[in-house]
Amino acid sequence: MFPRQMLRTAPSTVGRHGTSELRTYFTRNLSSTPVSVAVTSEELATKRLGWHNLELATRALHRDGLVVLQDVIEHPKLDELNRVMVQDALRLQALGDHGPFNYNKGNIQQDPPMTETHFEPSIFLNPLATQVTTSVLGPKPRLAFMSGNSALPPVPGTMPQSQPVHTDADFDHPESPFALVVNVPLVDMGINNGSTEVWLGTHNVTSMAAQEGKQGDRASGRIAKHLLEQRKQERAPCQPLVKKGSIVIRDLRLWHAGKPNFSDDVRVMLAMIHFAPWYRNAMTIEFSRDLETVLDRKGSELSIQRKFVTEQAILDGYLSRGYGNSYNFDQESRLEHF
Ligand SMILES: O=C(O)CCC(=O)C(=O)O
Ligand SMILES: [Fe+2]
Repeated sequence: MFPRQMLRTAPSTVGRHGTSELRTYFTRNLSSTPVSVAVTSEELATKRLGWHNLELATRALHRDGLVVLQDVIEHPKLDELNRVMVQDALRLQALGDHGPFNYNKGNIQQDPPMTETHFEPSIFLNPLATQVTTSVLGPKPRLAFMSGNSALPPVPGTMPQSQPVHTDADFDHPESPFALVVNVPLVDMGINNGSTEVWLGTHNVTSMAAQEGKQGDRASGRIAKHLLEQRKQERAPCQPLVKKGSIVIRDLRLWHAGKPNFSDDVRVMLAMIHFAPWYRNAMTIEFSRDLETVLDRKGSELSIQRKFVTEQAILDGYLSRGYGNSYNFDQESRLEHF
């Protein structure tokens, strides 16, 4: 048994209702598969979702902690970046024990190069993604993190491994939406090449008490096994099929796991984090100086926490940034007694 507050499910008894009845009431008919918003050609052309699709995306994020915006980025733009990042991934994989892997060597933290040649605004500053994150977080979300997770094909002689189910919010976090991860897979993503396993709805019921491993450990944020067993009965996890060109927006608190890539090709998935304007995260992103104009023009709906350096400094440094715990998603001067 474990204390009730570990997993904030419905109260165990209220009036004449028993536990299971209440639980069924709160989770009834909720699918394990994410809501996928069919963005219309008009919305794509105007770079604005209409009220209907904005409602769908906003409500899905509140209820499920995840939503997919279907096929909103042009494929040739993804292909171009994928070509570069796949080569980089193989260089990082070759670092072995010294590489920037997260939990196991089949999954690495990988930054894209923030130089003018490789900067595509529809990928890194997608206006539809920003419209949705703004709807949930408030005006001018802070863009403070731009990286990626790459699922690597198995090395001969090694067993394909899953990451432990975890949350990326491995610290005492707010109980309201405060950070959304904007994931852009550069290829189709499914069970075969390691589509991320997601546990819909867990962002609303989780807390530090559900986690094992300390912040700063390589394997922090792991969810306790007995809670996974319990949650599975209420709403099972899923590895969704996400078509290339789509964007996945995920609440930072959501339970998830990187899965093995059984294919022959690296699966790169970019990860940008939008923090609520009130959430005082202190990270900055390094950009090449010649991106200043495009960031000002195409990123005007975001508050980009940025630092400009020379293009050469980006090229010299972007593949040596470390793994997940090199980044701090917590906030400064937080409220102590809430
Ligand atoms: O690559 C993935 O699918 C997920 C990776 C992940 O969740 C992590 O490294 O924290
Ligand atoms: Fe993660």
